[in-house]
Order: sequence, then C-alpha cells, then structure tokens
Amino acid sequence: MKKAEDTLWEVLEAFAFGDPVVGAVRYGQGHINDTFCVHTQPEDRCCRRFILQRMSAAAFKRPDQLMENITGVTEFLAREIKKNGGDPSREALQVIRPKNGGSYYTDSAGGAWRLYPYVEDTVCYQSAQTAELFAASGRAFGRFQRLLKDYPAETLHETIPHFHDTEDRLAKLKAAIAEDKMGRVKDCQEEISFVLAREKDCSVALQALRDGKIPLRVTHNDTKLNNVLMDKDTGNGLCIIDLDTVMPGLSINDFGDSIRFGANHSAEDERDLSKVNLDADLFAVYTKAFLEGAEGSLTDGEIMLLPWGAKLMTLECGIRFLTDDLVGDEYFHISRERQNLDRCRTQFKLVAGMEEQWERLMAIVEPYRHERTV
Ligand code: ADP
Ligand code: GN1
Ligand code: MG
Repeated sequence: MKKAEDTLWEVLEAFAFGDPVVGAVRYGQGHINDTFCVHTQPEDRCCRRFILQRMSAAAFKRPDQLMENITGVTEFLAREIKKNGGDPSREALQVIRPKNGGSYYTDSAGGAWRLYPYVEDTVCYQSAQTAELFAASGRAFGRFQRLLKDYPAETLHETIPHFHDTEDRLAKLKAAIAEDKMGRVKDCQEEISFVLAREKDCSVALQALRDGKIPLRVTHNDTKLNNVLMDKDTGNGLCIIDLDTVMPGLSINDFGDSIRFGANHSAEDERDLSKVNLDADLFAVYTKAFLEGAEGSLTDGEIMLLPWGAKLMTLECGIRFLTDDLVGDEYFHISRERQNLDRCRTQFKLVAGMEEQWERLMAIVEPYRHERTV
C-alpha cells in the first residue's frame, strides 16, 4: 500500500470542508489507521479542525461494511445522547460525507478515507495520570456499553473476524512460529513458553459464552484510554472514539482491555520491565467506575469473570504483538525495530502481575455481585 501522504491532497479535494484547507499533519498515537488533523481557515474566526483517517487496509478488508457499522452506531448514539439531554455533536463522533456521496472516499490508490469533526476542548491521554482520570474513562466505557444496549446487533458486520477469539489468536501464533519467516523464533523462546503454559486459559471466556454463563452484547472491543476523549474542563469522559471494532462481543473484554492499558504506570512498549506491573488499586477504581457507568446491566456471571477479562485481553494482546513480530510487523505500526516484541513483553509482565494478585482481584469484584453468597 502507498504511503498515505501520497494521496492526501487528492483526498482533501474530495471533501467539502466549507473553508480553505491550510494544512494537514499526522496526528495521535493509534497503532492501526493513518490519522491526520486537517486545519481550515474560516474568514471570520480562528481555524477549524477535522480528523481525516485512512482506514488500515491490513486490519479492515471491507471498508464499506466498516463504515456501515460506524454510520449506524454514530447515528444511534446521537439519538440516545439527545434523549438523555446530552450534546450529540460533542459526545458522539459524526461522519462527514465526501462530495461524491457515500460515507467514505476511495482514493486512486485504493485507500479508504473518512472524515470527522475534531472534538474540541478535549484531551486524549496515553496513560492514566490520576485515578480520577482512569475512573472517568471507566464510567464513559461503561455508559457506552449501556447506550448501545438496544442496538440491533444482527445488523453489525464483523469488521475483523475472530477479533477477540483468543483460541484463534493462539492458533495464529502457532502458525507463525511454525513458519518462522523472519527467523525471529530463536529470540522469543521465553515468550513462546509463557503462552504455551497458558494454552488452557485461552478458552476460559469463550467457554463461558458457549456454556451460556455470560451473554453476547454490542461492545467496543478496543477500550484503550486513548480511545476516549476527556472533557478539558470537567475531566469527564466525553466522547468514545475508534469505533472500528464495535461488534457483538463480551463486556468482560471491554473491561479487560482498559485494565490492560490503563491499570499500570508504564508505556505499552516500555523496555525496562521493572517499571511494568498491574496496579490493583487502579483495577479497583476502574471496576467501580465501569460498573457505575453500566448502571447494573452486567450479570453476576460477567462480574465474577472481570478479572479473567483483564487477564485474557492482556494475554491475547501479547500474543498478537508476538505474532506480528514473528511475521515481520505487518499489522501494528512500529516506530523502532522489534517494538512489537517489546510490547509483547510488557503484556506478559502484566499477566504475571495479575496472576500474583489474583485473589485480591477476585475480592475486588465480589462485592459488586447482585446476589452475594455469605
Ligand atoms: P487508531 O485506530 O489508529 O487508534 P483512532 O481513531 O483511535 O485511530 O485515532 C487516533 C487518535 O486520533 C486518537 O487516539 C485521538 O488522539 C485522535 N482522534 C481521533 N478522532 C478524533 C476526534 N474526532 N477528535 C479529536 N481527536 C481525535
Ligand atoms: C490497536 O487502534 P488502536 O491503536 O486503538 C488494536 C487493539 C490493540 C491495541 C494495542 C483494530 O488499537 O486491538 O489492543 O492496538 N486495534 C485493532 O495497543 O486491532
Ligand atoms: Mg485508537
């Protein structure tokens, strides 16, 4: 695929910004899409900003289906937010259609692009700098799940098949090990053993779903802290972004992915592993906030599996980083050599930290059960 910059000016022509475009720069720290911030200059006021994204062709094979999901979900959210007295123009993403109709633009090189207004007066954090901030993100993701409670799940396309199918992620890792196309397996023996020792764990959430112990819901599936925009003045979680993976899924995975990214004090690619550990206090803070935001909609079965959601999302993410390292970094953007292996190592360190503190994590979620056992 060509570099996004190669067709950027063609793409800018394809949308009606209303005012002259004065520039576009790469923006944000997402690992998947090519994101640009576009500035326009109205005559009578200061600049306006937009988020222009080329959707990742490696991740999303059907941009038409992806955008059908996103327009459906954003329009549904706007109606729900309005009903609740909120401001849909700030609390939900809005798709701006290209001049030639449809919900996205395909450039001359085949790249698929979409445009959103920039949600101003918000901050996007890369780490949970305070417990309050982490709690605010938890309330926002819990609320997001509740807002989508009545969304017609059967109309959603599966934008990435088997996205949180941990058994399938494990199978893909094994295939990458067998192929060893970059000759990197020799550097990853410890990480491979770590996964193989937890092979059975990979089935825990899926088995609970198969057994009817937890329900399938409409979920976000990528609940990193940097996928929620926080209101700059109130500090509240204002707008959930990165809706590419909104699909039928498990509530415990939405909970777990936030814990994976936010309940520790180091970057996802930190090389000094002594700095990486699960902070159980932050786990407790997030549990309370997420369940508040979800307003009692989680069942006891889901509540008691929240620690498993955290462990499995972290293990699975480590498996995905390791697989991508072994196949030569085809999926996650990297900015340095072997960054995906570094990312994998932080995830496994977090998993080990969760295992060490397992009883404490279970004790944190237990009081939220609706039917307590005495
Ligand atoms: P990726 O899938 O690559 O993570 P995202 O949709 O999360 O892409 O966008 C990347 C970053 O761009 C976000 O983390 C955030 O900083 C910023 N961003 C995305 N959409 C908006 C928006 N509408 N307003 C303000 N910032 C945004
Ligand atoms: C990706 O898109 P972004 O950067 O928010 C990935 C997530 C991973 C995450 C790891 C569509 O999230 O699944 O957990 O990187 N998104 C997709 O940081 O694969
Ligand atoms: Mg993102």
